[in-house]
Amino acid sequence: MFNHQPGIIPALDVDIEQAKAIAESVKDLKREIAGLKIGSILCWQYSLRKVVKELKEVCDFPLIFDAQKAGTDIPDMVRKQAKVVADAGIDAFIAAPQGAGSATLTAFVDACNVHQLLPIVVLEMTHPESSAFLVDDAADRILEQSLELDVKHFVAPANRPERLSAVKRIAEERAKRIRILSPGVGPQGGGPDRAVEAGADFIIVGRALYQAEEPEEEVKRIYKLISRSRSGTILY
Ligand code: BMP
Repeated sequence: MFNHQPGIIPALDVDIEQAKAIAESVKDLKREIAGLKIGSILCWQYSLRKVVKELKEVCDFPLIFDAQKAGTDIPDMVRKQAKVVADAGIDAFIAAPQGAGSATLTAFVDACNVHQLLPIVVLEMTHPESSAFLVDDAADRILEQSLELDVKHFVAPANRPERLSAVKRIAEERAKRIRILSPGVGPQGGGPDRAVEAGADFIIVGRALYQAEEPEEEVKRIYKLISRSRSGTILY
């Protein structure tokens, strides 16, 4: 689904007019932009269907739905959510199964496969104390199970580059090729170039982009940084 890497994924945590304006301004940056991330702020206000429809009128990037956070309920609900998300026209769906356990993770991946959604799994989050209620090896356990389920796309923190390298290493040890989507740059402290050097394939950028005077220029600036970082490292 994502043709080039490294790439940038704008997180559209804004209103629909601003989301469309950003999509419009970056729609020709096919090399730089890997997809657009739609979240709760848009879909709670306008409905997922409407947001997808309006963005698809502006651009043809893959649309990733991050319910901030889905995949946290009983398996049966997660299956229903995947159908609703697919019916709305979404291409890839992010789950954060940290609080829900392995049956929910399995149901999420299975339902995504049934509905032709690309499953993306959050391994660990970017903010301080994000793991306070979790067992120490939660991220590794989620990774192990996801690899068994043949998940290939993960969310892991750009502001903890050592974790990105560790995740890539574990996958490589199991002969699995994975791609990492990394939030946590800009206001959350991570550097996009450092994250890509450490193993990120796509950088998720919210505020640094939508608060910029010219989002398109900001995309180009970040892309210049990350494409330089990637040279010399393995491309999948
Ligand atoms: P910002 O670049 O403004 O910090 O936004 C980051 C985006 O990535 C938000 O949409 C947020 O929900 C998401 N995100 C995150 O910040 N940390 C995570 O661990 C997982 C996320 O999906």
